[in-house]
Amino acid sequence: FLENGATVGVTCVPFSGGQPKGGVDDGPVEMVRFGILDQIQGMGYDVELSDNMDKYRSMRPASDPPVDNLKNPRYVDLATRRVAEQVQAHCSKGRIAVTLGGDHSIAMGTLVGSSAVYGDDLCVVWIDAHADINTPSTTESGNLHGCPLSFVLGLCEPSEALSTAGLFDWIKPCVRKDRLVYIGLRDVDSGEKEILRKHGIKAFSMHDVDKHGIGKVVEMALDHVNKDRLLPIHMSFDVDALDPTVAPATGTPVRGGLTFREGHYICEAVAETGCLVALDLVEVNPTLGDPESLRQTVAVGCSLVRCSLGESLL
Ligand code: B3U
Ligand code: MN
Ligand code: MN
Repeated sequence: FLENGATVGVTCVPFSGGQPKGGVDDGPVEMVRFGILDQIQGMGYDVELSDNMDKYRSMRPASDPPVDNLKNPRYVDLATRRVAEQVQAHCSKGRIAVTLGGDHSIAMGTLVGSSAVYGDDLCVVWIDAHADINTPSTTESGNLHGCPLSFVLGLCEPSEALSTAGLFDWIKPCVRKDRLVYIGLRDVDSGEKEILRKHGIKAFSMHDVDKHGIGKVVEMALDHVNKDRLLPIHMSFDVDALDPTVAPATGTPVRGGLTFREGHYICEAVAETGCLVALDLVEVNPTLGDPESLRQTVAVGCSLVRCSLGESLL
């Protein structure tokens, strides 16, 4: 899929409705200011930018009380639906869809969008400190950035309240459980552990990274979802997978994360497969921490995107 003359379809999603902290909506703004679009172009890609990213900010409904304990449900529904359309449009034209968040709830949209084009073949590589697989009934926080995978995998029990409100009914199960794999987990809720176990979902925690090394872990992860390296890959990269010393400006930092090189290695190895069709880079929050933390986190976010698109060290 990665070849010269390919086009990257970038969608900026200044959205923070999936969690309580403001500022993560400025993530894409800062990455663009840091030059990510020029950098992608400089690698030889054509860049197509989804239009009107300010629309996301103006989508917030005047009233948006919780449904089933889920916070900002209408806002998340509206925004992620738009993300899905934009990502689907890029993928259907054969572009690599790069989505810059925003909080991780936007992956409901990116995965609906990419899977609409690639169907059952789609492999999902989820890089995160968290499993983001809570259902509306297991989530304790009610933050939808902790839930996107349960929606796209079809793990949510039908909810009277959600369907009455007409929310998220457009999300059909669209990702196969055996085509999802995690790397970097270290803060998983007990309800989520049960879901992972019950459905046999493959996950490599930081313990596995310590035990086997990142090279082996990435190989095992790709072997699990994409043995012959022929299927399309959607990588969803939450910067909080990285250690907080590497990516401090993020909403829910967790100690003991991936090093700078481990994070980059994952992106390089995925690029090497030539199978990347979609990439999310989420949870960069430029308002958390001092200016140096901000610069460092935005810079690492941009460099992960470039590596995923095939930037080589030599
Ligand atoms: N699992 C917790 C915490 C969390 C998930 N994602 C982030 N934090 N960033 C939850 O709220 O669902
Ligand atoms: Mn996440
Ligand atoms: Mn996370």
